[in-house]
This record gives sequence, structure tokens and C-alpha cells, in this order.
Amino acid sequence: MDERRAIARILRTSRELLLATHLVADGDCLGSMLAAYLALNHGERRVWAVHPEPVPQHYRFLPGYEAITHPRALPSVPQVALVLDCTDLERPGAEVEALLRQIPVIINVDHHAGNQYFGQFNYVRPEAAATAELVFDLLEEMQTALSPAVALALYTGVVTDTGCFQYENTTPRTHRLTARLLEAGVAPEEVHRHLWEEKPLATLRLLGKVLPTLGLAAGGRVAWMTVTRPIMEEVGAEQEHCEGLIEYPRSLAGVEVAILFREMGPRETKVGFRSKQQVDVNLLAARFGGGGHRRAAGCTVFLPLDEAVAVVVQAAAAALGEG
Ligand SMILES: [Mn+2]
Repeated sequence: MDERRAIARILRTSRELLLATHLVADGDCLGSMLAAYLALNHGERRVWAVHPEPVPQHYRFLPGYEAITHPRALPSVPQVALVLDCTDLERPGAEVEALLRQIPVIINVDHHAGNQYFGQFNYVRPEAAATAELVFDLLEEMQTALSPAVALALYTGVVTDTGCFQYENTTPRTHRLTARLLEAGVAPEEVHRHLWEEKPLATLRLLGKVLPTLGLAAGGRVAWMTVTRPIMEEVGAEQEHCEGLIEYPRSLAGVEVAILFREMGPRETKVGFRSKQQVDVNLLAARFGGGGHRRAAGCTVFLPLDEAVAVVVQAAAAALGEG
């Protein structure tokens, strides 16, 4: 684990450190960033966690989220950056990317299969269930004590990226590491409540409107739903309320590929993919310029919603034939 040791050394000696992660924040990217922030922002080291978008409401129980600053608010350009859960430098958004391009030492910590190894140091492990697992490794390498707050942030990363330890990426190592997080003081029922039992009304109203859009193809092995802009406006939903919708088509018997289409503009459609056992949706998303993991990926298609549905569903059905 040479790169792990090298990264630990850089982090230990760094005086100023920038933390960055991807747009459309999820539990793993925020958990990883905040764990690193809470564990490393002390002594003579100054740490900035930057993100251009507001933290989604349901992640605001995470300790330290208030410290996340807009990239424009940074007083100077730090010498070292730790980029978490990102395949490439574009994923954190244009403003953070511009900042990162001025930073001489970039540390890339990620678990996406398509990672571009953009750092001077790259700790990339596609077999890890979450980037939070890799942050755990680095903190362990640095012999950093696991505070309850750091453990909570890491646990949130692991529990969200594994779908509560249900997905294929869950390993014995994931559970061993999770045991350590519980020993450090995490209360799983509290995290669960924050993440999944404090939904705004808009989430359920949105689900009610989106379920009737369910479509099936390839003999019921491809299932999809669509979120149109009028539906979003009607129920007063924000994009963050779409998180988890894709689990509904995925939950159907016989479905191998689940797809969620979100209408972002007249010629812009965001596409989320999930698969169960067979199709590599990372490859499927890559055909449309996106990516992710084998069982969870996404892309943006620059077509009107209806056309995007036609093209992507056909590609998914074709991928099933190839599998
Ligand atoms: Mn992740």
C-alpha cells in the first residue's frame, strides 16, 4: 500500500488543504469530505471543504456541513487538494475545477471504475463499496483517532453507497469496517431516521406522480420512470427529492435494468441506471458520455425527454442481449 503511505505523509505534513467532491452531492461524497474535514482540520493545518451547491436538507445532520464553503469564498489557493469520489476533475463543477487546476498537489481518492487517475497521488479502489472506506484507510494510516463525528460521516458514506448493505458492493470488509464505526459511537437507527424517515412531503407527492409513468421493455427486464418539469413544479419538488425514486423500478420482479429519466431542459435529460446481476451499467452510461459503477451509473443525454427515453431504453435492451 505504497500510495496509501505516501498520501498519509502528504496529508500529515500539509499546512493548507482543499477538499473537493462531485456535484449533486450524495451521502458518500459528503460523508467522505466531512470525515476528512473533521479529522484533518486542526493544529497548524488549515482545511477548506468547498462545494458550489447547497447541502441537501437530508444531509444536514452531518457534523461540520456548515463549514462547507463556496469555492469563490476561498481566501487563497491551497497547496494540496484532496478530491473525493470523483472520476475526473470536471466532476466537482467548473468553479472548483478552475481552482484545482491551480493546485500543485492533487490527491485523488475514489472508487469509480472509470477513474481517470488525474492526481499526482491516486488511491483508487473500484472494489471499495464507498469512498468513505478509502478515507477510513487513510485516517487509519495516519493513525488518526476515530471521533464519533468522523465515524458518523464515514458511516453515512458506507450506508448510502451500499443501499444499507444490500448491494453487491457490500463485502466482509465493509461490515468489519462498519463495526469499527459503531464502536466509535455511531447509532445506526439515528442515521437511518435522518436519511430515510424525515422526508419532506414533496418527496411522497412526487412519487405519487412519477409511479404512473412506469414503462417496461425487453419483456419486463428493463423498467423506467420519467420525471418531467411540470410534475416537479406541480408538487414543488427539487432535484434532491428525486433521490431513491429509481429503487421503485429496480424493485420489480424480473427487472434487470432500471432507469430514471429527469427532464432538465428542452434538450437535456439526466439518466440514472441501476442493474441487478448482469448488465454493466457503467459501460451503458459511458456510451452516452457518463459513467459510475457496474450496478449504478448515470449520464446526461442532450435530447428532449421522449427522444432520450427511446434511445436509452433501446440501448439498455440491447445491452441485455449482449450480457
Ligand atoms: Mn461513492
